[in-house]
Amino acid sequence: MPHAIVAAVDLGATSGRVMLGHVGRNELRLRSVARFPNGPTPVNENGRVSLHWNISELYRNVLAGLTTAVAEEPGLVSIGVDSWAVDYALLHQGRMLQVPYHYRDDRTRPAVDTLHGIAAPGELYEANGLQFLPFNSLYQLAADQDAGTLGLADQFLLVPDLLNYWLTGVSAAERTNASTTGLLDVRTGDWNEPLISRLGFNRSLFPPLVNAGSRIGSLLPSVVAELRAASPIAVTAVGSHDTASAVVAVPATDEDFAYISCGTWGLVGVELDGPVLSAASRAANFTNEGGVDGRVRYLHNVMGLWLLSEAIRSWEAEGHSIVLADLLREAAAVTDPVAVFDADDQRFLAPGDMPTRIRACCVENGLASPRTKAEMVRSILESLADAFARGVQHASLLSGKTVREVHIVGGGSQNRLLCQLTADRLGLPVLAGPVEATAIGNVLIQARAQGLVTGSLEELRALVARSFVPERYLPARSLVRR
Ligand code: LRH
Repeated sequence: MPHAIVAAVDLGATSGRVMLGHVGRNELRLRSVARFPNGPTPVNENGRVSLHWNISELYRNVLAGLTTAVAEEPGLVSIGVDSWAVDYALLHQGRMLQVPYHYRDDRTRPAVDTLHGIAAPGELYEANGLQFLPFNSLYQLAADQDAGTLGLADQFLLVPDLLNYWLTGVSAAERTNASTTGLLDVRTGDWNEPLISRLGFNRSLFPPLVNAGSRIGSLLPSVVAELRAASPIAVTAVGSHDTASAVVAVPATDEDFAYISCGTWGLVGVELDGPVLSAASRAANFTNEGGVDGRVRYLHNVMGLWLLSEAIRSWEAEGHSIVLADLLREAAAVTDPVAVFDADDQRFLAPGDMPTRIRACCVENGLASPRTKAEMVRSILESLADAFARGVQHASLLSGKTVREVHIVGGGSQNRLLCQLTADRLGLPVLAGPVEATAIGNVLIQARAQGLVTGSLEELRALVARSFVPERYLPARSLVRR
């Protein structure tokens, strides 16, 4: 049976990895060859702390990881890159003009109002189908326009498109990620030229769109030499928005499923054939992002494990040494009721002291503030589970799609307490795993492009379900509130 080896470059907000995928018609195996940290770098900008991605360090780690991948598997046939959405580089004649901003940077605040003065939120939703997030690329572009940097640029490249450009010399905008800019027409999936020009952006900034599965190009000779590869390797467009790749790898065998892609963020929703653009959908802040194979990822962003990781970072900064497994065990043993706060509150977006912000949120809403670290963690997980359950219920109600089971994929699928609490609050089975869904989705789309697996997303998902059997959490009936 033919079998191919491809490499997935999968960049998350807190870590990146290069993984090798071995794929055949009945085979799907993944092996990690490199892992490296990622995160915001705070920089002084005229007295304001601005947050950036250390993109050259990330790329250096990607090259080192790919060098290891080539050394271990000289027969590697393809490379695919995915990352978090919305963030980008501006270039002039191929030269990067500024270090890409991190979406948690708050520079878009004034730009949001300016932009909404040109196109009202309701009109934008009708055009792009996106939930309002202050960091959607269109607001960032408006901020760059106010700062004067946009006027210097002749090219806009989202992070995976930038890496593909550095690897191959080819500029392209992969559609799933481009859908998070706010500048695609939600109905056609093409750049919305009237909207782009109305917002005062130059249409020529935006490269041609490509679909996941298409070939972007081959490694540049300089990159071939850097990786010590024997010959140029193909670079394939995958669902380059990490969430799009994760949704490809949901091991669903029943079509009535919802998903929660849980890492730094919890992306909660369903897969649809077409967008939902109703007023109720906009009021619930649900997004219609582009999926692989033209599907729609109808979902809502919940803060996710960021609440927990940022709380731990605060405690560590105060000198406490934290062992996550111990903390989770203590949180599971908490028996007193804890505060269930709104995990969607925008005050949690920026980096900083999370426990203090959570306590303030509880006080403002008449909730008892968590007293101990264990209570704080339990409160975070209960609040996330509550937001997940509401997200699934809204997705189902607003789209009319029946949901009989819920898949949690990504790092959060390892958090047993979170999975159980989510099942309890939903009154539905939760199927947890795979942890590396994003890399698996990335690998599968490359493998299909190479002709080593064929078929629809459903067939790919069946292969995932056979290869990575999810763990099943059944709801504790007494807690079901529906
Ligand atoms: C998750 C994610 C999410 C976006 C956010 C910026 O990594 O891509 O889908 O909303 O990061």
